[in-house]
Amino acid sequence: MKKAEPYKIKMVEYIRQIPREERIKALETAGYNPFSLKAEDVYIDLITDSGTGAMSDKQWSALMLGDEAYAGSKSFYKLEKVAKEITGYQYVIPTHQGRGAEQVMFPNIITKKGQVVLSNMHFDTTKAHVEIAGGRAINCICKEALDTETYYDFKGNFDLEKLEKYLKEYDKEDIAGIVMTITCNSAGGQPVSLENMKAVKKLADKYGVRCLIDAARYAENAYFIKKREQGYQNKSIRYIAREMFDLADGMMMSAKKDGLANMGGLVCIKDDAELYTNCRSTCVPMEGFPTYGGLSGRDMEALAVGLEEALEDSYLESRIDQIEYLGERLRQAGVPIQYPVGGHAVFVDCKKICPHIPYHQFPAQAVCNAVYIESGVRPVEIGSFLLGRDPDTNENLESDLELMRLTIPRRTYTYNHLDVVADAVIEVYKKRDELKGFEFEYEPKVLRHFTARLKPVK
Ligand code: P61
Repeated sequence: MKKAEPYKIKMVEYIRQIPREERIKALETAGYNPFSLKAEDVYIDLITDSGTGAMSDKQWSALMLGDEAYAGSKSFYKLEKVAKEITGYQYVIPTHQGRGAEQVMFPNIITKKGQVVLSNMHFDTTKAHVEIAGGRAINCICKEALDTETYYDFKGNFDLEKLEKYLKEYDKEDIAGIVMTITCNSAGGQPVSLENMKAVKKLADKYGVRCLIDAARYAENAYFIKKREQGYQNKSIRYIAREMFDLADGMMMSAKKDGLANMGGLVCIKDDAELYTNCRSTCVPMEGFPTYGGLSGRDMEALAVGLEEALEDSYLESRIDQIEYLGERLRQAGVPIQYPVGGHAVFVDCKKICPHIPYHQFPAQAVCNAVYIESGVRPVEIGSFLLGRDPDTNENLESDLELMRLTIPRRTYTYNHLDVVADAVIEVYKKRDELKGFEFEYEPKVLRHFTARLKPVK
């Protein structure tokens, strides 16, 4: 028997769909960049699952317990306890969000200019912080991730041969570390198997390199392991999560995802006291005193509860079911997607939809904009627009994948909303040959996709 959501709705927030003519105008004013739209002009907001989910009644009530002491807040100790229990790590530093954790960690592990960080796939803020700290980000994603059509259980896996090639090629002193991004957002929210993580750890040990986890969506990753990896069907999500964390020396987390909080981040370190002391020192000028790290006491309370809730089977089952439902509707209509769907979003393969738009005219951005005009649904581009330019040559980089991400906030939209999204994307798909590319009117130097202005190519 099909199960329904393991929660009911206690409070609602009204949304509205502005008329098509107004959507066309709003997008033009936004420089054809959905990031610059006003949220009130958006009907169903699928730009991100980051901090956009609904908190539970337990989280809302925890807010009232927030201890706003500048130093040594009770709320910090609560959060620390939960984070330690989940990770098994000794040290916990809160940060304001994921990139806060990155700006605390990377300057302390990238100790020499030009050191490389090896990952299955760096998310854009991760890559940005590696580069700001003087390092270079190298991706070692498995080849299955790039074939969107063919089913593979763990498309977030490292290509172990590629990883070892780099570990051999660079001297130990030129490698700052390995980052396992779970799930792998940029490849489509795809999970990494424990078998692959164990192999990565073995290589890390063989070459004497530090291993970190980008844990933004670690609970979703654990759920996929439970469903798909042999030997884990009867293990709890918490058990699997611990097994994953055991394979690393530390983690950075955007707690706006699997922390089920609207704001928050974490740096947790297994047992390296020196790294912890250094990160704690960096935290002070960048994020704040180490017992609040940019968060208010109430944020830490909500996060402590959210971290626990995200590990519940019933929550994860219903979370992933929504993504699968939307993915199936699109697949049945012939829309090419990254298959199977990942944990937080459906990624539509726009290279296949718009082969007539070259990468430097951003095919996935063209599809995102068309979906907004069609319906007021706001997707986000994950492709060459987001990837940016080569730091050496300043050429536009070509992304392996040109994806439109339909990112589902947690516990927020119903299946009816997902039907509206599917109908809009299918409609745009039918008109795909008419879509045109975009070029820059204004291009910022760092993380350009947030504030760039575009115009349609004539
Ligand atoms: C997202 F368009 N992700 O997926 P922060 N690691 C990983 C992430 O997914 C991540 C961060 C670190 C976002 C938000 C976002 O260009 C964009 O809490 C695997 O956002 O600082 C964030 O965590 C950073 C959307 C970020 C973007 C940057 O939607």
